[in-house]
Amino acid sequence: QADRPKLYLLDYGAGNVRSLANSIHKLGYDFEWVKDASDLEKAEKLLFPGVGAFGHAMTSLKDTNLLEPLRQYIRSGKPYFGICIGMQALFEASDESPDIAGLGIVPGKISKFNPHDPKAEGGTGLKSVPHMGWSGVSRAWEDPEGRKSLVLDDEVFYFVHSFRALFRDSTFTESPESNPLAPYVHTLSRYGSEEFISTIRLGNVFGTQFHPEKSGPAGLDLLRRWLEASAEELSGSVDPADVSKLTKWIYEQDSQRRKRRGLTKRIVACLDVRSNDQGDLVVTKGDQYDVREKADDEGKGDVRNLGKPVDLSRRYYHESADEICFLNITSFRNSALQDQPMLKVVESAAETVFVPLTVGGGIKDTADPDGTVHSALEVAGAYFRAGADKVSIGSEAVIAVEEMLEREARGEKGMTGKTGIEMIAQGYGSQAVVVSIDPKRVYLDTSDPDWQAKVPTRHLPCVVLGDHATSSTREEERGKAWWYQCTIRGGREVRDIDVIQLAQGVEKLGAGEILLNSVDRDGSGKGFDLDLINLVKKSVSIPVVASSGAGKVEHFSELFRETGVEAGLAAGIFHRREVPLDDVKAHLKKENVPVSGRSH
Ligand code: 1PR
Repeated sequence: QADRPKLYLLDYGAGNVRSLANSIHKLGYDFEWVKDASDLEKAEKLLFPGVGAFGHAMTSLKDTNLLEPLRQYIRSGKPYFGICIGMQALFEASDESPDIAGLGIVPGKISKFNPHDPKAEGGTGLKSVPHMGWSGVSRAWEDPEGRKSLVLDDEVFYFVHSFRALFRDSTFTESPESNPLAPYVHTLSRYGSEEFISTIRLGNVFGTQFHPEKSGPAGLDLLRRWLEASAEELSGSVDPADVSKLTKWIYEQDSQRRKRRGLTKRIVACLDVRSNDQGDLVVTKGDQYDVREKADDEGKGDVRNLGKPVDLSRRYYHESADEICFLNITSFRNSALQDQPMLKVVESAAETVFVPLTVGGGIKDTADPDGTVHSALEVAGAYFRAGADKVSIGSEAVIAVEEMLEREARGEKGMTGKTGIEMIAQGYGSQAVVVSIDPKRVYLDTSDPDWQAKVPTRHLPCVVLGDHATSSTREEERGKAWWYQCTIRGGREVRDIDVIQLAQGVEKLGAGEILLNSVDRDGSGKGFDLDLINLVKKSVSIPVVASSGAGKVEHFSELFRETGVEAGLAAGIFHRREVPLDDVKAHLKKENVPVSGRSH
């Protein structure tokens, strides 16, 4: 280590930087955290893993007196690697925080993805924002000096962002033949009809919009290439006379880039975690949320034990899961944050699992035995520091939306800024807040002429499926009518709120993704509830992860063919090795569904 350049990491406490630290250690490198400006003078290589929002990043740098020293570091020519916001911060400004200036190293401005997109899937003309998942990248131009690319063309990486840098930035329309961004554009990627900059590189400056520390082996390889490269290899400049040549090159390669992979469909492995009767933390799996074996003579079956949480998460990482989700399914029994065993699970998993981790269950205000109260924001923060990328909120989300609707019905302002969803989205970004929904079908007696009037909702007419249900409705359900009622406490308590009211309500509060379960299909192996999934997907513009009921590989192709969801989740078939995760990916590839296709 002694002769290696001194590596520093810049963290301003906005999210999960543990994964990056773990990746660097995994690659056999040491680093120091930047504590003050003097560290930036000592640093010989610098990594800035920006998480959260642009404005928060810039003000945090300013408040800690690091803004100017950081600019000086970058201008000194020493290697800099910015990740996500760490890349966006290099630009002059961002629409995310219009009044706050960026570092101004790279010309141009960051702006938001346009959800209105003729190329959006499902024919709705709307694509989900944030852009979340694995996507390909395409090299913008070949280095005239023959320097090796840091990013390889055929790899896919994990992105999660709502704002992006465009090469065809309107700022530069006056000089389209000589775009000042051209020398910086290392790779471009596509989301719907929009092409955005996925990596920038000029001289010592390198930045990725995606998260290499969450991109499995491809991300680790990229980090290794940057860590191994000498300062000389990471330097170089472009002759200003070449800018128009590079601009032309980038335009000419447009049709080649279109052939490359865009956003792929994600396959998520879910681990329902709880302690069994012996007190061991185990991965369990229910049928319609009942996780116990059939009752014995004493009337109570054992909690099903399908393995250890960390071991299983490692297995799924190696089987190329795109994401892993841990759900603490007994959270309603109020475990104190100070001895929350899920924190340890996440910490251990994050040491060797380099794909996004979601943690759900118990993300709410909690109290320690000594009475110390922790807000949902603090609980979420503890999970992010442990290595989680997203938290998933269940029961509390239902309560928050019910209360919001009640306030709105009274003519008051619905949003208070005080719910867990709002506070976590504000502090860590919407992309870090998932809402897990547990709906149940409620069948209606259509022989009663007044059946439609009897649908029980307090707030709005709820959605009733039936004869007009989609083609996916199974034969035995034709002619029936039902609505989807939300539940809390792991399906134990039904609430007087419909799934669409909940989905739209949590989007309004700031959730960045929906994890859509089905109490009826859970553990059934009958396939996903496509009616439910289409209903929810069409009513929100944030990504939806479809869950519950997967029993064979064809259920995943059916899911992606018949709905526009971004991800499919399964538990039982993976745990019991009935259907390996790799087989799901291979099947989807055969069916021309874009998937990440990593292998380890
Ligand atoms: O309410 O914020 O504390 O969150 C509790 C979380 O725990 C929620 O996300 C809720 O869905 C989950 N949960 C609570 N009880 C259970 C249970 O099973 N008894 N599990 C439970 C939810 C559904 C999925 C499952 C899929 C796929 N289980 O997690 O993984 O249905 O299964 P399959 O592929 O085998 O069909 P809060």
